[in-house]
Amino acid sequence: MKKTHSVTSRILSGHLVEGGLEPGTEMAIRIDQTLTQDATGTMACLQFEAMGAPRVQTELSVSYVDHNTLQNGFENADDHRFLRTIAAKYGMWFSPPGNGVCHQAHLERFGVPGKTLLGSDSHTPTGGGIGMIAIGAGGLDVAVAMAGGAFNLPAPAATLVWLKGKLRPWSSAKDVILEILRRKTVRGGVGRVFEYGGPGVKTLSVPERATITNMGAELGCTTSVFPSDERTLEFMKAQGRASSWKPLEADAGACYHDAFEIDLSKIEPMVAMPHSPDNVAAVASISGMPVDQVCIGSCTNASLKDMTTVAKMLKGKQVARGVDLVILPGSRQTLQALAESGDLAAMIAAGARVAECVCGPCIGMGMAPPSGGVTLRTFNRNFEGRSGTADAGVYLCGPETAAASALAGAITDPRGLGRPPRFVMPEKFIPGGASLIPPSKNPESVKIIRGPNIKPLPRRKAMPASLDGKVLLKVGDNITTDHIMPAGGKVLPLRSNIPAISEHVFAAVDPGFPARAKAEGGGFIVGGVNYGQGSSREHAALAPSYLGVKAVLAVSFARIHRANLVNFGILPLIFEDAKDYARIKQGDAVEIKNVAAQLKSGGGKVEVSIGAGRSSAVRFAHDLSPREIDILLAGGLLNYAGKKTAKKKS
Ligand code: MIC
Ligand code: SF4
Repeated sequence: MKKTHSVTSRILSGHLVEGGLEPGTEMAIRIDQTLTQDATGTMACLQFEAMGAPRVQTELSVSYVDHNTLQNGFENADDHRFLRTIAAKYGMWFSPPGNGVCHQAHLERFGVPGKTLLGSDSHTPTGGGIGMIAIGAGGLDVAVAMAGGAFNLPAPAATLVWLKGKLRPWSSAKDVILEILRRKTVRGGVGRVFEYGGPGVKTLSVPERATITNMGAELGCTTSVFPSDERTLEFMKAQGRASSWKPLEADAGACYHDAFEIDLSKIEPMVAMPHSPDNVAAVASISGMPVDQVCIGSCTNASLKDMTTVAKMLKGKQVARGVDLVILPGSRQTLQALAESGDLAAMIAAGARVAECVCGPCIGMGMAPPSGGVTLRTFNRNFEGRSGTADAGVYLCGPETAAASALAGAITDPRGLGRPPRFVMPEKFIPGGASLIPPSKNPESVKIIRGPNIKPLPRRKAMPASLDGKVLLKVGDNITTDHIMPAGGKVLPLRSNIPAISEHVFAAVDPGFPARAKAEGGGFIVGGVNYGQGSSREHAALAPSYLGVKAVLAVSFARIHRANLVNFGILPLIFEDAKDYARIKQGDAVEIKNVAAQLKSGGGKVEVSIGAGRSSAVRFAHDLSPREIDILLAGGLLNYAGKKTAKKKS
């Protein structure tokens, strides 16, 4: 009998290198395309270089510069030049600052249905909008894929999200994903792919689908994916890439692990309130709250449709006095189209600040809101302090709500504004890639240029027979990588300099952490549920590893961060009984004897001695595969890969 496939299982099984699709078991897949961005990409490129491959082995690898673009000093500029030269040498495309936010630019220029994409950024699943299995990972995993290695991950379960109906005027794709976050929470997608299907799919364009798959990252999903259909073809045709299109649909009777339904016609404008993307309510329920700032852009909501809608809403009107409206189109293609249509002029005349096509305020690179202020953003994350202002309240919404609120000076439900503007997808997009640089035709002649901001990669020693030390820090539930390794204008420029960036680990939680970790010769971190949610930044593992963190003992881990901990030699252990979390305090002594034997014993259990005289034994579980155990014992993935290559050579 012929096997029936979902979109997810069709792409995954077509790329399977090792393992199978049984959820939770380790699988390895072949990666067709990679995407890196500058904040994670310098490390990824240094790691790729350390692996010694002569050239990238993927079908396509693109290096984007979109995060670290303030250029307050030489640091960002050094990174950009390094990335440009290393891309030319090793066969990557290079997308310089101003060309666009990686996910939007990739969707427009390079996304291909049915392919796999691995990106060193957690919002890589944006590519699911065009029918790719697009997954976010740490830079080291992406470097391995660039060198031709497979990507290992726990096989995800597939959830069918059945869309029916059609969005009503003023409701948008952002409201759909906010409603899903309201229902499912930031943990609702852990270990799963959300695959969209049903008659509602065809009512959404590719950029709208991409808004939904983008914020699957906030659900904790491994990825999210839409089928590839006539609407996908329409988008690719308009991008001048129809020849790369292929249809991709789930077979009738395809099996899913579970399913739920969204009636698009019932979706109303929604908003996520501080400080979590799942703290969602209807806009109507908080309308009237005064706003200080409105930001429209980011990899979630900066498509031509989003921008045109906003421009048409602003046309002939004035932004409310005292409201700072910042607009960041997602790509040069979009910005150029807005300039040519006159929509840009409407934004400017209304009083908006039109900024570059970069991440900008989404990652705290400028435009921080005022103290205690309210900022309404079309972005995807509103974690405390991420905006650059510790006590600001960040609210997330769709572009229609954002523009209506900027005009009114207070949170406003756009449904009171009469008929919404109409947007017709252009038959042909302006390519807009004037600054995009293809790989060099003469790679031998390219010299890689490193400035003083690019420091060599720190290496970790193999894991000792036993681990001991103190609990350096105990934190609560849902700790984000922004808590562990903050971003923003001060810290981001240090991404290529691990000794310097390590001084900022846990800066907002406990500024004394780096000094204490060093004084104690390293130690342990205790965490609650979903430790390490949010970004893919491996610096949240690499910098603690540099400070000597030996293990993280948590109730549960977010997928990408757990993989990053393993890659950098930090042992992730899970409380067997979550109640034991309460028994441990900061400063407690910890010892894990015979780590290798305990990890390899097969039962998935580890005994840890904790407390005065290390007298009380607490049981932990681990879900590490034999490969991951070997990586940890070697002191991280780079050492492990090096050992394997040495073995092969001898
Ligand atoms: C983010 O949105 O948090 C980032 C900045 O894009 C990160 C990557 C990084 O920290 O460099 C992500 O989402 O992975
Ligand atoms: Fe950039 Fe923000 Fe998207 Fe991250 S979430 S890639 S910082 S726009």
